Amino acid sequence: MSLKKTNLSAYNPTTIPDAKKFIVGIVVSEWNHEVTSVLLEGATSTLLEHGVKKQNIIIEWVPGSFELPLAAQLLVDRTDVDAVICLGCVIQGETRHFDFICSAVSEGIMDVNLTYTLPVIFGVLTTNTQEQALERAGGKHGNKGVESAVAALKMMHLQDKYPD
Ligand code: DLZ
Repeated sequence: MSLKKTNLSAYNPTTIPDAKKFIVGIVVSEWNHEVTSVLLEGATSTLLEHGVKKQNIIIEWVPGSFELPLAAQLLVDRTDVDAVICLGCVIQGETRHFDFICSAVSEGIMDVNLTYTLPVIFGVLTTNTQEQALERAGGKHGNKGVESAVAALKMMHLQDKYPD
């Protein structure tokens, strides 16, 4: 059986236990808002569907994807979140900004995961074109926000299995 996912929104909901006790942070980038707002919608609706209470979803907007790791760390460090979902969209341009932002964000997010032993989810699209990004923000390839919420739900349950 191939493990390659053809649609980012496709998952088996029965594999996810109820999540009503969890508090989830979402940090989301203002850059490429037309894309990131759809990722946010996909992530929040998926969390709500699995029992996370609306008042237990903390949403913070940041200027760009580069700022996501610090915002995630602020939530992990200063609130009671069980996981943070980082949502952004970096689109290849004419300069090397793309490479610097992508590597800084992915390494920064991994750092927060491992420093705090808490799930911090990489929900950042890194694409060559805006069209490719839109295809993954509610388009033909599904919604990266849904996939990110599912990853957060699974990781919070894993974390729960191994308390301090
Ligand atoms: C500057 C910049 C550029 C060129 N492109 C993007 C992008 O495609 N996606 C994104 O989320 N942010 C971009 N930014 C902004 C940076 O992430 C950051 O907000 C600024 O460099 C300020 O630190």
